[in-house]
Amino acid sequence: MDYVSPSRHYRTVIVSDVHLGTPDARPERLLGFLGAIRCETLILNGDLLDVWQMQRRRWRWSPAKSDLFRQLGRLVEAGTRVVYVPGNHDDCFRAMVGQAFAGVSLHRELRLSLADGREALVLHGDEFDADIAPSLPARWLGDIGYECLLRLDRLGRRLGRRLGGREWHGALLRAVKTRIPGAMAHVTRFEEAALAHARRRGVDVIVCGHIHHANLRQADGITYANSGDWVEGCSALVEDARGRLGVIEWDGVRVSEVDAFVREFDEPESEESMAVG
Ligand SMILES: [Mn+2]
Repeated sequence: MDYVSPSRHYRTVIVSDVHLGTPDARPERLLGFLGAIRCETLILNGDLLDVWQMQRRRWRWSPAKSDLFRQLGRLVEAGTRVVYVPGNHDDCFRAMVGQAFAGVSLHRELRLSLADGREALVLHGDEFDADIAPSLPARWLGDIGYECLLRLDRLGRRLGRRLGGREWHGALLRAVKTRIPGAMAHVTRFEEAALAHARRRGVDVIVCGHIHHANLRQADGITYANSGDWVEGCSALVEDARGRLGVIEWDGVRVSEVDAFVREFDEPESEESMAVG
C-alpha cells in the first residue's frame, strides 16, 4: 500500500471531467487530492462545470464546490500555473479562451513540453466525437443510456448508504463499460482517433479526457493519455520530474495504481521506485 504524503510532487497534474453541478460530482474527493499533492502546472482539461446539466435541472451550490475553487485560488497564489481547457459540457467558456480569470488562464488546447523533451497536446477530446459516433441519433441514444446508468448508480448509492455497505459510486458504470463489448469498442475508437490526431499534429503525446476512462497506451511511438474523471472514478494524470507519465487512481487515502509510463529508451524502472517517486 502506497500512502500519499502531502509532499508528493509532480511537474504536471491533469484532471478532467469533474462535472460540478451534477449530483454525481465529487468535489470533496478532488479537494482531498489537490491537498495531497504539489505540482508546477495544474491543467483542468474540460467539463469542470457541467453547464449542460445545470441548465436542464435544479442544482445546488454546495460548500465543497466553494472549497474547491478556494483551493484553486490557493494554488495560484502559491505559484502553481493553473490552466483551464473548457470541454463540451462547459463549452460556454470556450468563448473566453486567451483570457485569464483569478490567475487561471483559459486555452482551447494546450501544447506542453514534457521534462524528457516530448511534445504533448492537451485537449478535452469531444473534438473526436464526429470520428467515433456514426450518427447524431446514436450519440443521442448513448447520452440517454449514460444518463439512465448514472440514475441507477445514484439509486444504488442511496441504498448502499442506507444499508451501511461499502461505497458504490460509479460501480455500475464501470461494470457496464468493461463487460459490454460495444462500450470498450467506443473507448478504443476514441483512442485511435486521438492517436491519429497526434500524428497529424506532429506531437509525441496526446492528452484527453471526455470519455471517463483513464488510460495510458502507446502506438507507433505516440503516447495516448487520458486523465479519466471524477464522476465514475477519481483519477488524474501526472508527469513526474523526469517526464514520465502516470495515472493516479485516487481513493482518498492512497495511490492504488501509479501506472508509470517509461519511454522505451529510458532505463527500466521498477514499480516500487516509481511508487515512491
Ligand atoms: Mn466531455
